[in-house]
Amino acid sequence: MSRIVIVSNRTPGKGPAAGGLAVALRKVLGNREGFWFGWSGKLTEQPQAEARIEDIDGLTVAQVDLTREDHHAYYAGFSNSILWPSFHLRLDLATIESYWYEGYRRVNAQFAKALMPLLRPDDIIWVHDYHLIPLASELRNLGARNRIGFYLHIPFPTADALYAIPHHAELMRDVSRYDLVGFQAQRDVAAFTDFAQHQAPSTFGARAIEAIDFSRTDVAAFPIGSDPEAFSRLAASPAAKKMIHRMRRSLGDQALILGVDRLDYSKGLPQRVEAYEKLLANNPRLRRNVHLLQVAPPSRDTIKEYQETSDTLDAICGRVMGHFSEPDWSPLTYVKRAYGQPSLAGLYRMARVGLVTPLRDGMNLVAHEYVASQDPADPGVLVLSRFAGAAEIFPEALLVNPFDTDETSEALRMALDMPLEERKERWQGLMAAARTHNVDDWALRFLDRLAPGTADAGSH
Ligand code: ADQ
Repeated sequence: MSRIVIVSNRTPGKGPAAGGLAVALRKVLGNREGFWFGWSGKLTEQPQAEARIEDIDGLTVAQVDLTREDHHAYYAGFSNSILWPSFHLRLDLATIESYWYEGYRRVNAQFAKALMPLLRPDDIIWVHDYHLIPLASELRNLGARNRIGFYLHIPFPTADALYAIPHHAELMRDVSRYDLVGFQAQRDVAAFTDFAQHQAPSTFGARAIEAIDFSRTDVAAFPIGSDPEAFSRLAASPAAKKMIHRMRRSLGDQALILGVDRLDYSKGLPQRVEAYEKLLANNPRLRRNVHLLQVAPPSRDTIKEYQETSDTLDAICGRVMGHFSEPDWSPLTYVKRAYGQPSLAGLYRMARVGLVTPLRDGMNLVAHEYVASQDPADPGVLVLSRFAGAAEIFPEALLVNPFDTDETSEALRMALDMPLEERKERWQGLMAAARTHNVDDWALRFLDRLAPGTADAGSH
């Protein structure tokens, strides 16, 4: 039976895994032989040629350290200051430094070199995300003939955003060296197919196009999900109840509107608070009866654009508080701290509205977690951006254009006024979709398409 090798930028650390993805992939590796490969999280003086193999909480992990310079160019540079903003259609926030690409390739080559000696010929390799687009090329150049799959957790860009990325032709050639490329949504498959079939000839010219042959690359959407049963259980757990009790004591019977995000410009946080500001301005009856809690811990905060987003959000929250607060009432709470899953599940469950309004998002797992945490007898309402991959599987949400703060504000009003029967009806549809698209099945579907007949051995 073939082994599964998972490759991602960071290997999972010790202790309880934070995200559903790490838990699901651990489960895959718990049922199968294999290991997880990636960066250790450590920075060194000298590039490291060999991986260290360790057992971390029962999981075999092979990891390499990176030099500070390489890590900066590869991670904060090319991955998160060029690829991330471009793939999220924020070319205005991209910064281009040509030496970053060299670092990006160097790290991918280092990963391939360290991984290659660990591979058996029939290992199935699953590479995750935009940090590692060139990995299959680098492995193939070293002679790997394994089945190699790539999963992009973020959206695939439109062709013109792709052209703004330095070395996009090489990157697309790298994509063509995978056996399977998985995207979050049909929208991404369509953008990729459009690029592969129609856009490339006029851009690269006839000769270059002969060089990019996508005919051996299978492409499909594999919408990721959460572990809805686990969230549903957590939301009814003592830890969640404690959080709910604490919140109720402070809020009384005010309706809670909840946002939970990494502090990232793709999440549409300033627009979201502006929509809430309009809600209060246009509906005086709601003042004192509603409260927005936004949880947004800093992320990638060495990057200037992230600091600026944080400053903008501080300013908007301050403005709304200054304008609407009373000595004994405040319209919003903004917390720059992460919470554990039990507390989050409690917050999700007590929130009358889950406000998930990214400007663009691969999937958005907060939407899934919010749905799974609801009380079936009295569920809340999901207000969801049309530009999250989640919009494709959650048509029963109130879908909004997050750039249109009037529309979002009106959706908030509708959500707050929605009768119980309609809330239940919509939630049942949402919960059915969250169950269908759970994270365990997602991993199995991807692996089964990459290596048919091998994925579910021993998994259920
Ligand atoms: P992210 O951009 O990180 O992920 P998302 O899917 O919403 O976005 O969330 C990831 C996880 O982080 C969720 O499980 C959530 O609970 C947790 N989280 C977020 N904010 C938190 C907070 N304040 N406190 C505690 N936990 C918090 C990328 C892509 C997404 C895609 C995922 C998975 O950008 O589009 O859905 O990968 O593929």
